[in-house]
Parts: sequence; C-alpha cells; structure tokens
Amino acid sequence: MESSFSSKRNHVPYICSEEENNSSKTQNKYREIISTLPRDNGGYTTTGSKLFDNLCCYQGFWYHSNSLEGVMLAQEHFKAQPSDILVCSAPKSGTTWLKALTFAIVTRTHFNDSSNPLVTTLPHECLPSLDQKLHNRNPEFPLLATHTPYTSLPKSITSELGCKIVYMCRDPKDAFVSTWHFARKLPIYGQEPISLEAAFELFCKGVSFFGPYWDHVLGYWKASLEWPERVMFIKYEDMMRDTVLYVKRLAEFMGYPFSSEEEREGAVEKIIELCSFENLSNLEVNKNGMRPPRSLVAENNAFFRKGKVGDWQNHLTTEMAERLNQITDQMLGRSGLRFDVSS
Ligand code: PAP
Repeated sequence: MESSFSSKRNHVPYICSEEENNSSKTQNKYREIISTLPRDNGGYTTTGSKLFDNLCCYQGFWYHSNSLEGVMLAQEHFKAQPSDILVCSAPKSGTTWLKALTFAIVTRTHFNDSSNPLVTTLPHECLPSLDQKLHNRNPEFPLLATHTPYTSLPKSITSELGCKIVYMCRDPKDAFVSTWHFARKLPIYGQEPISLEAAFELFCKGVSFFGPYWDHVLGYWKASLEWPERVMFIKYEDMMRDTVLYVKRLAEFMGYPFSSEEEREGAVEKIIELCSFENLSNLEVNKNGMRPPRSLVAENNAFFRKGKVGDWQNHLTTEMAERLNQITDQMLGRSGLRFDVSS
C-alpha cells in the first residue's frame, strides 16, 4: 500500500540533484571506499544472517553498506539550515515514536484529525531521512531524521551555526531485544534468522547497526551537555513515564511551544493519543502497509511490536542482563548518564 502523504509530498532536493545523487560516479566512489572498510565482526563472520554478516566499520561505527552510502553523501554535501530539526536515535530506541511526536507537534496547525498524514502514513515516511540516498527537505516542515552517530554527522549540522537536534535513546537491554526481533522480520536479508545468542555476542562487542550502542548514545549525550539549547536528549523510559511533560518540553525545544489556550483545549493529550503505540499500531497502514522499495524493505508492522519498557525480561537470561548492565556501567562511566539498570 503506497501512503497518500509520501506519494503526494513536495520535497525539494537539498544535497544535490537527483541525477548527481544517483550517478554511478558518485555511487562508485562511495562503494570503493566501503569495499576497503573492516568487516571483521568480532569472530562471528558466519552468523547465517546476511544482514549481520555484511556490516562494515566506518569512523568507529558499524553500518550495513546500503545505509553507509547515504551517510557519506550527506557528510560530503549536506548544508544544514538553522531552522532544520534533526530527529536522531540509535535503531530500536523509539525512533518511530519520536518521529510521530515531532511531526505531529510541528504540523499541528496544518492538519485536522482525519487529514493528518500520520493516519495514513508510516511515521518514517513523514520525515525525510538524512541517510537515505534520495535526499530531500520538505520546505513546509523542517524535520529530518537519521540514525547517524553524532561524530559522523555532516559538519554543517554540528558546527556552531548548525541546527537543532532531538535524540531518543533506550535501555540497551530493550534496544537489543527489539533489534533482534526486528532483524528476524527482514526476510530479504536473512537466509537463516540470527539466533538471540549470536546477536547478543555481537551487540556486546559493539557490532550492531550504527553501534556500538553506547558510543552512539554517549556522542549525543555529551553534545546535549555542551550545547543544551541545540541538542535535546530524551530517554524512551522517561517519555513513557511522563509523556505530557516531555511532549511539552519537546515542543518548546523545537520552537513550537503549546499556548495556554492549546493546553486548555487538550492539544497535548491529542498529540499523545495520535502517536500512542495503541493508536499507531492499529492503523490500517501500519498493520498491512509496506515501506516503499527505496527504503529498508520491511512490512510497516515490523516497527510496532510491544512498545513496553522492560520487555528484555522475557528474553534475556539473568546472566545476559547482568553482562549488558556491566558493559553499560563501564561504558557510561562518569558521563552522568544512567539507565535504571537494576530493573
Ligand atoms: P527504528 O529504529 O527501526 O525506526 P524504533 O522505532 O526505534 O525502530 O524501535 C521500534 C520500537 O519502538 C519497538 O519496540 P519493541 O520491539 O520493544 O516493542 C516498537 O514497538 C516501539 N514503538 C513503535 N511505536 C511506538 C510508539 N508509538 N510508542 C512507543 N513505542 C513504540
């Protein structure tokens, strides 16, 4: 099912022309670099899953080569504008939710309940992606999204004149379990679905999509401490615990604060309801739709599994959980960032 919003939207190229973007010269340049990158995934070169066996390491992070071309293209050509808002996350950390919330907040005066694109479109398709090869910016809504680690973002974003960034992260145990489930739903890549144990070993060694997970989180965490007015750092667990508070903070940070009148009329609650797991996961487009072929091939329902805090308890042994907690403690060190690793 092609979504109505994505097929009608009128995005303009922001990096380079489509011809240039797709030119075999550009593609070959990046592919040549990618072919030289380390691929030793910590001794697990034959997990049986093409998805995990094709990861390569670039600037200290692990990528599937398809997504890396887009990252490189953005690094070379992307020019941030001060009005841009970049929605960032490590995979499976609440991206879908954060995309829906930011989109609903920014566009709230443009649509009514039934005309909102989120009703007919997977949230991922509502925001142009920085690391997709066809780069474009919606002139009306200045939102862009990426999984790219902070240190590998285009310089025009991280420079002093760059744009605002909102970042969502999640307890690594839940992020891992969510990633493993998702990977099993990508039939196109896998001959054999990867076992939980093999995926766990890789994750602990830092070999995960856009991982090491902890380095991804720390990059944005440190940036949020250094430039709090430019980088907003949110935990999935906090957003779950007090969604009203964090949605208001998010709106304010992005420059779209709710007026007292809007608050009185329940605009915050309406957005929360629209973007809730229950609502989004039950929409026809998210139950039975497919992402367009240019994106990662997945059924839309793969992005909606449980949407709960602490589901790791149903999948990880006590030893596995302790090991991840220890790595998390060690990696976060004295950064000041904590997940509630005792739960
Ligand atoms: P992505 O990085 O591939 O875009 P992302 O959205 O970050 O995926 O992660 C998916 C997780 O968010 C899933 O978690 P689970 O596997 O533990 O269930 C998914 O269920 C959850 N999720 C999706 N939409 C929402 C939502 N509206 N509210 C809360 N959680 C959500």
